[in-house]
Amino acid sequence: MNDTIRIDEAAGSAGQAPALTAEAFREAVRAKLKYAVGKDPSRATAKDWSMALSLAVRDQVVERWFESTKASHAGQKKHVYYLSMEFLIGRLLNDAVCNLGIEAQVRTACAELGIDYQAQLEQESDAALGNGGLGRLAACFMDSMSTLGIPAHGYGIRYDHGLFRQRFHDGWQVEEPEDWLVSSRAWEFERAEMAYLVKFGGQISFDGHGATYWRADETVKAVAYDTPIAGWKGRHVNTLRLWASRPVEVLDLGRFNHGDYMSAAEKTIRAETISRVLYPDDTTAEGKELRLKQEYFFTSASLQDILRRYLEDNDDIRKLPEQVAIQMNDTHPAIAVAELMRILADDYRLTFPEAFEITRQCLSYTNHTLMPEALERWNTNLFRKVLPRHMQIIEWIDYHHLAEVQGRNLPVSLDNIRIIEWGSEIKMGSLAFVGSRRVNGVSALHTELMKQTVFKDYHLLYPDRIVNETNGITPRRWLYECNPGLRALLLEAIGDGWVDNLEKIEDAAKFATDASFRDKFAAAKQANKVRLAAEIERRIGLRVDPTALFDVQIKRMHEYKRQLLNVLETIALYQAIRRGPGAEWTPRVKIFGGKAAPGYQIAKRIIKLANDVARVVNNDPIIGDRLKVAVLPNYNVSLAEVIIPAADLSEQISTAGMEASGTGNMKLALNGALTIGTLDGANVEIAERVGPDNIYIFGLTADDVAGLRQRGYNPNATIDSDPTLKGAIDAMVNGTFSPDDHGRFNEVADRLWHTDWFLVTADFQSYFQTQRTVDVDYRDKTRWTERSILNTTKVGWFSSDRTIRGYSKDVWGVEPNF
Ligand code: Z2T
Repeated sequence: MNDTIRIDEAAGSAGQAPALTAEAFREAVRAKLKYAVGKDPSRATAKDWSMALSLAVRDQVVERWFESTKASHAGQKKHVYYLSMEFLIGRLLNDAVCNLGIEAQVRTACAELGIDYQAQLEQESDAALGNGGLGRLAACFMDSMSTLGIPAHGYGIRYDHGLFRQRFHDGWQVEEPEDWLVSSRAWEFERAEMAYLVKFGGQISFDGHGATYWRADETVKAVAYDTPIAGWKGRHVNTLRLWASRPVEVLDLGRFNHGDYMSAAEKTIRAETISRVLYPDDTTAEGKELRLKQEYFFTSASLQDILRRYLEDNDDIRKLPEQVAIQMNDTHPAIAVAELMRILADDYRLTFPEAFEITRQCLSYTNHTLMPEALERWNTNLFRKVLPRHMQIIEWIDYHHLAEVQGRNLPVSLDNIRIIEWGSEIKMGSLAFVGSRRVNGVSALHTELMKQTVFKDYHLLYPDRIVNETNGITPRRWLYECNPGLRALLLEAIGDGWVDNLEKIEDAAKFATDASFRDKFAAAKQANKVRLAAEIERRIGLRVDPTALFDVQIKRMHEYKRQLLNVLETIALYQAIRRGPGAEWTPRVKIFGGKAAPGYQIAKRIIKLANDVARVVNNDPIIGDRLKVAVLPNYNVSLAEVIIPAADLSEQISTAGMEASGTGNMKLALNGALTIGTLDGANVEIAERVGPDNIYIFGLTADDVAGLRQRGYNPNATIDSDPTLKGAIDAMVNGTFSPDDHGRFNEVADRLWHTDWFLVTADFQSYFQTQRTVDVDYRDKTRWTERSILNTTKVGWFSSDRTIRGYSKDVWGVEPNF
């Protein structure tokens, strides 16, 4: 019966479903409020309405979800599984409404019910189950896989608490627990019956006849929570399946009956701790036992689920690679290499060589950073304690891999390709590489550096394994939804083909010289800036001039991203304005947003510095509107959706060679901001597409950086020879910004004087000069708008749809349906 349904037919029939009317939808919301929320309209709070609204929209998604699930079973096509520790999806209501194309009906229904649609959207809390770029990329990929009609599941962890909320106390970052589940449960379905056991620790024994037993000393249950992810026009809906950790037994009745109430609950707490909280580290590895358990927990549950689904329609486990492509988002799920082998060998009784071959054909690995402190390593004693069987399997892989290589007589050093180093540390990048069919980097430059540095010897051994898949962003969330003004203008000018084929946006490039289009484009930007100005005032009480240049740096706080370079330039500009307030200044608002990992002391001090500089600059009557500094707390996806459409200038100023790709750079350019940046990550590819006149590139290249570091950089001479730079650093330590504590930034300044590993001082002059060119250029509004339009229209290639087509072809071997 089902086997007669083809995917495109199923999609077609979903498309033919009777269109939703505003009246029908209004009544659906009323019914949800009454029967699902249990409230009378006269008593309903804003949260109740928002829940009712979300549930009514969710029904619309579910209609298409079942069609997609049936079609992908019937289609017998290869299925993609995206394993990621993080999914930074943000809010879902408007995303679902826009993707389903029911915005008009929903808005009408809301108006008739007397509720404000925009206010409803803001009731939803962000699903902040990620740190930054890596987690947001996974979310964009989910959107694109649905849009392209690729049967796929995302697999991750349903953290009770996502990334901490950031507050500023006296300018210092304070972390507060995040509690998204209180208000955004509308989108998920608990699948209590979809549960798998996951084991930890204990002993391994062999029966002498080939069978292996793993007697664990702890077992927990992974329970599935499903969220449907609708693609453009609701053509296809995939599932994001997140695992929550639960005890196998709800209660230790024995202890309870002995009156030992607390310890009766102990196992529950122990089990539930695994999915309690997201580790807040972006690009640093935290060799902690709980983190290892999290990684294994979700990887094991996901693989069990993948095999269960495969065996529903297939009987030969050896043909798994024909139906299954599993992507490891960084090394966090790299234990999949050993876990899939374990299942195939211990449960299905394949030999290790057979199991390894199948594993290697199913798995692929994406690397997101080359920074040594971010490359995961596990202490072998800890690892053996938590995963004794996996330790044996990894030892087998390491031994056999080295033995094979020794026979090949290539100029590689065995020490560089060992998975287990010095017998004491497991290098997860090496395990992932050896166990993968394809390994990819996330921008052209990053992939090249992978081949030259971290994976040099592996690349010699397996020259076809490393491929590049430059990151991308979904144009639905990052233009269509967050920038309604620009959306309307584009729809009017070139239709809606760009929404799921973003390269078509280039059709609007010809309007860059059309005065009427330019005016409308500038007006849309201006309206977005007014909206952001209001948000800045609401959040931090600072009034900014919405006609000033909005200069934006939004990303995690990290030394390599060099917010410090931006702050030093702010100080230098402040000093210059004070020296000559009568000169012709281009009014500028510096906008910062970003969280620091709680244990990252220097990054937190740089936040304090930015806040101290902001306080002094913003209150200096000589400065007025010539310069304002807005440091916005709790930067997250929802705030990004307000900042990005309002930006004029996008700061992408990392030390060259250190930012694997960046994706904020793409979002900002797509929304018409001009980039000031180094030739790092995807900036290189953005520059190629927008052309040198429409981007501000400055500073050292990745080659320069490597050379300078090799020769040994001495910041002293640079600082001494540049009075602007020296003046800024001196102000940092003489109490100008910290009158209450002159020594507060001594350590920050000392690092600049003595090592300056991230070469802030080396790039300062070039950066400062480039900013002055920006000042002059921004005064020519017509020309600036023209270049802004060229940014929007020339970056269509950075759609995550294009990225996913690349993975489909080069990595997974699947064919998109749309
Ligand atoms: C992360 O967001 C990124 C890399 C990581 O390495 C970890 C995290 Cl949480 C382990 C970022 C990169 O820094 C950024 O350049 C890139 O654009 C993003 O991943 C997506 O690839």
